[in-house]
Amino acid sequence: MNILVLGGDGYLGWPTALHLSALGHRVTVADNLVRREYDREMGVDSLVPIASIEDRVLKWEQVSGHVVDVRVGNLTDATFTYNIVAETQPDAIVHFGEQRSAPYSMIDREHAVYTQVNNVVGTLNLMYAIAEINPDIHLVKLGTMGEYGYPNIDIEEGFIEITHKGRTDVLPYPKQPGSFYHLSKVHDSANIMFACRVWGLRSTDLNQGIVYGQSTPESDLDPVLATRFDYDAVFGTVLNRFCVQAVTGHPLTVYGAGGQTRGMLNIRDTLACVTLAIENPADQGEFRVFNQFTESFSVMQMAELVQRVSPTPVDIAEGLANPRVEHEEHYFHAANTKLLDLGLQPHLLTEDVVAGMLELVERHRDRVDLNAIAPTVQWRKSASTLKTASEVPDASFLVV
Ligand code: NAD
Ligand code: USQ
Repeated sequence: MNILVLGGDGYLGWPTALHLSALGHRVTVADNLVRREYDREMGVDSLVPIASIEDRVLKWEQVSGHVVDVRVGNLTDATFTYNIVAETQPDAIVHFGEQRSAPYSMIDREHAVYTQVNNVVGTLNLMYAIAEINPDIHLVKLGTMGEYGYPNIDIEEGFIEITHKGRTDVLPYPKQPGSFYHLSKVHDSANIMFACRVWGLRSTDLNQGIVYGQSTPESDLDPVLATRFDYDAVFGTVLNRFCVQAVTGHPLTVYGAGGQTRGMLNIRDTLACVTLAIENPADQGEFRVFNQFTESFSVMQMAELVQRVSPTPVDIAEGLANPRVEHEEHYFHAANTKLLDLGLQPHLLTEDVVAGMLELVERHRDRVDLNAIAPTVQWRKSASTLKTASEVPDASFLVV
């Protein structure tokens, strides 16, 4: 198939592009490289060094013999978005190309507005490009489990049957997102569902849980092919952060009571899920939702797992105030059978997997900046002052 990977320079987009290319698909990646700008803005860097997009694709061609085409541009620029869809004529588009950090979206007004405009407008431009150029293209869109929030009932895959005053209907599952980032995903989902209904587009919304790990079969072939690994308080996700903290002797930063329970998945399963979605496309006019996670853990369970596996002693921080506004003890039971029914074989979070992550961190421990660990963004305030943010030489991408 001919596949366009949007956000193909990012943590998940790059290894997914390699994986699809290795499977023999013709792959083009598009990205405005803004993720590298956020690093400069926050004064942080990926734990694992990452090569430029030009060096990445050159190395991939040398290693695999496959060519991955690259287009650098911004999805909020409608001309760019229309041109890449028209020129590459894809069968499927995988859309990873959004600002994906909840803390980043909660820094202040500027970052909230940037996040929502970047994500919602980019996706709107893409929907219009598909509708006007080729409505047969299958849009595989990365959403998030956090769209649902944490209700005191089971979470279904996108829709729920409700009986109200004697009448029954199947309706979109209620959404209670926990950040302006998560809200942007809710807005995207509503927009795409509407486009499927009125224009007959076909789309799969992958409500993904939190991804951990950095190793994939293709990105492991050469250090130039490595994907990023974030551990800082704004972009680092919880398990990746705990592994860096364990190796560097920092107490594990469990926020609040630690009973926050989340759907989790190995980065290898992201690649597998996206591939399954592409190879089993939605029908014309169908908006389908898959919950993309393989296991669930509370934050405290993850901290205790890392503590158990670490070869060196690890403390868990006690009584760390939660910078977020979220339930710290709650019910969590979410359906995730649709991808399993398509054949997903999960890579589970075993002690060996955690040991592998700790080894990865150990190899790069000289790159860890301990100043990047403590949480800096406070949900309760409408503006948090970040030490690094004031030092930004040029964050013009934020102006919308
Ligand atoms: P990432 O920030 O590493 O990658 C996103 C990429 O999109 C970056 O390379 C960035 O430069 C690019 N991008 C952003 N805005 C763009 C724009 N306007 N035009 C062109 N390119 C743009 O993020 P990731 O962790 O790889 O996440 C990818 C997707 O998966 C996101 O949509 C995210 O919301 C979703 N997701 C991620 C996780 C996770 O744990 N990482 C979990 C659930 C869902
Ligand atoms: N947490 C801690 N300590 C830390 C970091 C996080 O206790 O040092 C807690 C948070 O309070 C939260 C949970 O761990 O309860 C998860 O936080 P996270 O930063 O790992 O994940 P989150 O902000 O939810 O965002 C990540 C990705 C996002 C994706 C989402 C999937 O950055 O792109 O959409 O996971 S989900 O959580 O299922 O919505």
